[in-house]
Amino acid sequence: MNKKTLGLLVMAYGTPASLDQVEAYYTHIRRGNPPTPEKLQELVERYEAIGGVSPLNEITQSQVSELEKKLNQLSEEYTFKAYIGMKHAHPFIDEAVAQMADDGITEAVGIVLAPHYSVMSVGTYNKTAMEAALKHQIKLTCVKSYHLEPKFIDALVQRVEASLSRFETDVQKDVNVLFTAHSLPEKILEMGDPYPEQLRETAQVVAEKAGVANWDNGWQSAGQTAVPWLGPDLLDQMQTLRDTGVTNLIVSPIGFVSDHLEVLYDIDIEAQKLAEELGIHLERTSSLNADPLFIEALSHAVMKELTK
Ligand code: FEC
Repeated sequence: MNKKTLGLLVMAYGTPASLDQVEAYYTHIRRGNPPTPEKLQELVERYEAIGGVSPLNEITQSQVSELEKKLNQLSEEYTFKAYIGMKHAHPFIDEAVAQMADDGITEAVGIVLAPHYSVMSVGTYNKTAMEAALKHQIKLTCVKSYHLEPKFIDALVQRVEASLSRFETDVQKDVNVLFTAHSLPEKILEMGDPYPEQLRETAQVVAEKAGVANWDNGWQSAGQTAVPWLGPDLLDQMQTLRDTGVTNLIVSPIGFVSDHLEVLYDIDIEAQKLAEELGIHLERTSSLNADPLFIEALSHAVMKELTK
């Protein structure tokens, strides 16, 4: 049977390719408002602390090529042709969609490399993609969320279990787990946004399957703006847990799927430093990156979207 070619638009956050691109990247995140020199310097220093560049681009590339490969193995109906569209770096989402149109693609499916839906995160990726698709007359459908995809859950459970095994056997049952995600402005709550609930659901299933009794959700990496952000913040939660006698802690950043600045700096450097000061043994679960289980979860979410 002749397979139909389908565009596969994989959307990701994006990262500056080098330190001299941090200013343009930060300005884009701030919707065109350049950061102050102090804020820019702070961000540059965070990139320097993780080695100068984030591994995010490389990881995104490998996730996308593995996903394209997996879908082409699975599908009897389509040949998938993958395109990467970034939120804050080239190729931007609209550039990727324009490229699809240039390549003669007329139908496509989109997925964001973020499992939990918020109107302020996945919602904005999908909106940008849908607008660009409309402009180029491409029929596009986008996955909204995949926070309970069984293989995604399995991959997270494996990681919590691996982190637990790094504690002495006699304390393992008392280890606390904080399942973190990027904070967002609190105003999403008034909009009935599903983001906090979906994160709660992922955390609950993973905790149950990994046999973790002491767990909670947590928020990290909040922006420094005047509006209130979802809390409590990871660093405050660590302080509170220590005050109640907790000294063994796993941080599992379930809202992220790759190693990048918010994991390598905010958890591995900033939270680890606080853990040391507080006398807490802190382990961070490894990121999903291109784990075949995660790629299977993504491919299942895409196939499901196509049979809707
Ligand atoms: O490794 C890297 O270079 C990039 C890491 C990176 C990821 C990421 C994911 C998310 N963000 C989300 C929301 C916001 C909101 C603001 C915001 C700001 C930043 C800044 C940097 C940054 N984010 Fe990001 N985010 C990453 C990096 N993010 C750098 C600017 C400095 C700072 O505030 O720390 C605030 C915007 C504003 O000022 O108005 C909101 C969400 C995610 C997870 C979902 C996704 O991946 O899309 C939500 C990775």
